[in-house]
Parts: sequence; C-alpha cells; structure tokens
Amino acid sequence: MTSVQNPSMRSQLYPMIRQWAEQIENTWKQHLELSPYQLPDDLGYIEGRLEGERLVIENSCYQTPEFRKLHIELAKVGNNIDILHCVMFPRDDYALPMFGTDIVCGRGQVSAAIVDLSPISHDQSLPESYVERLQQLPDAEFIEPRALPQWGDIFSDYCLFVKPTNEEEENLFVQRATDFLRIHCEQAVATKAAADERDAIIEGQNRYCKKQQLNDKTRRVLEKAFGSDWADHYMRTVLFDMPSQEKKVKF
Ligand code: BLA
Repeated sequence: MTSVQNPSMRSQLYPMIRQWAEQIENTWKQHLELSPYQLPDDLGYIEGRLEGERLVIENSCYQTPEFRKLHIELAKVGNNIDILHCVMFPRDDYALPMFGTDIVCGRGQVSAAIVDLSPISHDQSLPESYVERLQQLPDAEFIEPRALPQWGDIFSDYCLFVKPTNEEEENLFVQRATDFLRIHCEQAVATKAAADERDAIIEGQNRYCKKQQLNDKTRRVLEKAFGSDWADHYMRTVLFDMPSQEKKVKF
C-alpha cells in the first residue's frame, strides 16, 4: 500500500480539500474491504519542478473485491494551488458507474469542485437502483454552478460542478459528495460479479478515461512541472489508466 510519506503536506492543504479527503477515506474504510494496490514505478510520492513552480503529489491507492483501483491524489503546486483528485475504477465484471471527483483551489479560493457518478453504459444512463437513491437526496443549490467542458459529455445528469462561494457552500458540496460516495459503496457491495457484460464495461471505462485524458487544464499543470512526456505517461497510467489499452474507442 502506498503510505503517506509526508503527513505534513495534508496539514498545509486548503481545509475543504482536507475534509473531503478524510470523508473519502473514512467512507471507503467503513463500507469496503480494502487491500493494498501497488502503483507503477512507485509513483506514491512525487516532487517535480521544471520551468514552473514546485509540484508535490501524494497518491494513495487500494483495491477491493468490487474495485480494481481506488485512487486518491492530493497535490500542491507551489504555495498557490491545492488539488484533490479521486477516481474509483470498478473491476470489469462489475457493471458499476465511475465515481470521480476533483477539487482545485487557488489562492485560498476553490475555483472548481466536481463530483459525479458517471455511467459507462452505451445509453449513458445510470442503473435504476442508483437513480432511485440519488433522486431521494435533498436539493443542493449553489450560487455559481459551472459549465462542463466539451469533453465532459461522459458525466451524468447528477453531476455537481460548482465554484463554492463561501464556507457554507463548501460544506454543502462535501455533504452531497459524501452522499454520492456512500450510495456508490452500498450499491457496489450489493452487486454480484457477472462476466457477461465484460466487453461493454471495458469499452465504457475506456471511453471515460480517454475523455478525461482530454482535460488540458490538468495536463498543463503536470507538463509545467514534469514535461509533456511525463505528464502524458502519468495521465495514462496513474490518473486514467484503461482496463485494456489495445481497445479502440469511438466517440
Ligand atoms: C479542472 N483540473 C481542473 C483545473 C485544473 C485541474 C488546474 C482548472 C480549474 C478551474 O477550471 O477552475 C488540475 N486536476 C488537476 C490536476 C490533477 C487533477 C493537476 O486531478 C491531478 C494531478 N478531473 C478529474 C476528475 C474529474 C475532473 C476525476 O481528475 C471529474 C470527475 C474534472 N477538472 C474536471 C473538470 C474541470 C477540471 C470538468 C474543468 C475543466 C474545464 O473547465 O475545462
């Protein structure tokens, strides 16, 4: 298991990011049977500096019977930008959506907070059991909702993408995101493995990863600190590794 090499990094992160990271890890521990997951090339703790500012990345990864990889990444760019990134990759015999979340905070202000349970089915719909639970959640209104980029057609109707304008909205985001995560964990452990949808699941996850790899904002931050080859390698093997690299995806 990739351990926390630099615990002091967490204490320096923006409070909302720290709180959401703690909620994610606690919810995982509460609901799932976690075991170690080894990242390629020991990419647990990474520091980079090229033309830009120092970038420090801390990765933690686990696996469970339902998920081939649970990944949470905390990053700090100089003293200015804090980032939380997390994706849960289901195994290819579990027909589950992709849980993903990203928070970007610059100079003490969160500019982007996103959480989604993204469908991997052909018709881009979530399983009925998820929809039933999601529909029961209380409404969450935000003053500054954000528009998704062009590649963001992978996200569901329930996707929450906002710029929280105050602490109350930051808490509301974390609360709703925790609801998404709890629903996902409960649904996942209640799901039985079934090999008959394997090809469709692999294709759906590949599509999700390919689209996420189109996020130029993420790529640019990584390129500035590590160069473009490294950034590309990292996006393909750590952030959004595909279950089957050779599969061609149409979109
Ligand atoms: C946006 N992601 C961003 C932004 C930065 C990063 C700098 C722009 C912030 C803004 O528009 O206000 C950077 N994110 C990173 C970096 C890492 C990271 C460097 O995770 C990792 C080291 N991104 C995800 C996941 C989702 C996601 C899992 O990693 C969604 C589930 C979404 N991030 C996402 C979206 C945007 C974003 C939709 C806005 C992109 C845009 O407006 O073009």
